[in-house]
Parts: sequence; structure tokens; C-alpha cells
Amino acid sequence: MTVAVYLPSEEKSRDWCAMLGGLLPGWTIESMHDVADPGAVEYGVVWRPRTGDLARFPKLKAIVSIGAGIDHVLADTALPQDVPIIRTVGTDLTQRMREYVALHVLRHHRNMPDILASQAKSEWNQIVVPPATRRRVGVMGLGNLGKVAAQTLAGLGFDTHGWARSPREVEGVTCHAGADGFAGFLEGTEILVNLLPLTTETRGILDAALFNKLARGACVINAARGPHLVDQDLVDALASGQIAQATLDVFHVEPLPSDHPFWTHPQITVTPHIASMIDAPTGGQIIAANLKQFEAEGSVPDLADARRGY
Ligand code: NDP
Ligand code: OXD
Repeated sequence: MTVAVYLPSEEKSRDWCAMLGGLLPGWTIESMHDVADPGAVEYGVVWRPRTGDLARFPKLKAIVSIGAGIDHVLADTALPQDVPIIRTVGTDLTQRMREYVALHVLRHHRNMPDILASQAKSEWNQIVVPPATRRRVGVMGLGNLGKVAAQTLAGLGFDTHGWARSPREVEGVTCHAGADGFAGFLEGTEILVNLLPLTTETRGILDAALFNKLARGACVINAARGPHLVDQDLVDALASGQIAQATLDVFHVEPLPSDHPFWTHPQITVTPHIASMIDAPTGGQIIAANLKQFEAEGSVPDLADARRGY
């Protein structure tokens, strides 16, 4: 079996090849930056592939996304049609994401930005916030990541609501579904967490209309994809006070350009797409297991639905 690996950095591609080579003895693992024989490649393991890269492989059996999202694969306008796409998911990713969501929701809930601003002025500023039980938080997306994040917030005592495309049941979480359930989900939300996939339906969903439906002074955490957010609408909502604070892990352009105003905005916390970044050894184990299973059985449980977009 021949696998071609692509990450934008040639060095990282080589590291992943070496690591997958160790986990898949007898398989040929090559970097997509310099494939010897495109006709031999049966699997592509990719993060943000270049347009046309995967179309060079006539014998491609499956594409593996090095990550949970597949938007970066579907962005390839020359993508071969009907080649299955395998997501990389697992407990490691959900654990990392629940840590990130708990950290940033608690930070907004306990008003840490104001506490730190007071410390900078040596001010003893005893900010009293409502208990978590009276703080309404909302999680957009109740898939692998959103479900565990919502359960974590419910476990901390928050009044937790979740929103998905289809009706879901998550213990401790009030679930809302579809377009009909969207307004009821947003109403009164004080801390909003976005964990939706990026699709034609969800692109630009974090916009002025959504911000205006939240409680005044709400906080927004975007840990999904940059194009979910209409950047200028956030800047305007922060200026008007409709939104008090935002934590952003993902951006329209990554890495976020060094002159981007988000870096220095006093109401925005920037993290560099690390909410749940897979490390190569863990991701490699999951990917190698998926490749072996796909080769043996022709399918795996973690197949994405390209038509649906996630
Ligand atoms: P899943 O595919 O498991 O879940 C997606 C969820 O979103 C489902 O609950 C789905 O509803 C819901 N959904 C999809 N479309 C809509 C819609 N139009 N309206 C309402 N709900 C919708 O995804 P994951 O939880 O694994 O990952 C979510 C995203 O997180 C990824 O696509 C990726 O972009 C991002 N991510 C970010 C990381 C980071 O480090 N910042 C790391 C990993 C992922 P239903 O249940 O009805 O299908
Ligand atoms: C992912 C990511 O999709 O890291 O897994 O963003």
C-alpha cells in the first residue's frame, strides 16, 4: 500500500511520513511534496492540501484528514469525486477541546479580563459574578467535540444549552435543533461556544444578527473555523457593548497576520489554533489504525459525508 502525506510544511510532512512508516510496516509512505510514482498512491493523508494535489492519484482509495474538520479537503476545487474522506477523531481530541472550552468559559464567567485589568492598576476589585447555575452558556454543534464540551460545562453547573442540525439528547444539556430551534437556543445566552463544522450553511453564522440575539454583554468563543465569523460584525458588537469579550482560536487566514487588529484588541483573546491540535504520535496512531481498517474492510466508522460537508 502506498500513502502520500501532505502538510504545508515540508519538514512536518517528512516527520509524519517517518512516524506513519513506523506504525505501518510494509506500507510505502511518501511526502506529497515529492511523490515518486503518482500512479501508485492509494491513500492521501492531508492537512490543507493544495488544489489539484489529490487529483494526481488515479488509484486513490481514501483521503484521510489530519483533523476532525474536512472543510480544508473540500476546499480543493479539483478534489476527486466519490473518494471517501476519513476524519481523525478520538478521545485525545475531545479531551483537549473540553479543557479549552472549560478554561475559556470559566475565564469569561469569572470575569478574569477585568480582574487582571484591576491587578495591573493595583486595585482590589472584588467582582461578584452569579453562580454557574444562573449563567446560561450555549454550545453550537453537538458532535464529537460539542457534545463532550457541553457535558463538561453542565458538569461544572452551568445552565447549558446545545444546538445541532438534528434533535439530540445530551444529559444535563437543554438541546435545540435546526433553524426552528436557533432563536430559542440563542435567547439569553451569555457565553457562546462555536463548535460547528464549516459548511455552506454555517459560513458567516457568527454575525451581527446572531450577536444581537444573545444577552447584552455576552462573550463568544470560536474554536471551530475562522470563516464562521464575520470579523467586522464582531468588532462592531464589541464596540457597542453587545459583546463584551471574545476568544478566537481560528481565523480566516492562518497564521493570523502579525499586523491583524485582533492581536491587540483589548476585548479579544487570540489563541493560535491550538484548542484541540492533534500531536503527531497520537494522531498517527489513530490514522494508522484507520488506514489498516479501511484497507481490510473498505470502510471505517469515522467516515465524513462530503455532500453534507462534515
Ligand atoms: P461533528 O461532525 O462530530 O459534529 C458537528 C455538529 O455540528 C453536529 O452536532 C451537527 O449536527 C452540527 N451541525 C452541522 N451543521 C449544522 C447546521 N447547519 N446547523 C446546526 N448544527 C449543525 O464535528 P466535531 O465535533 O468533530 O468538530 C466540529 C468542528 O470543530 C470541526 O469541523 C472543526 O472545524 C472544528 N475543530 C477545531 C479544532 C481546533 O483546534 N480549533 C480541532 C478540531 C476540530 P447533527 O448532530 O445533527 O449532525
Ligand atoms: C481539526 C483541527 O479539524 O485541528 O481537527 O482544526
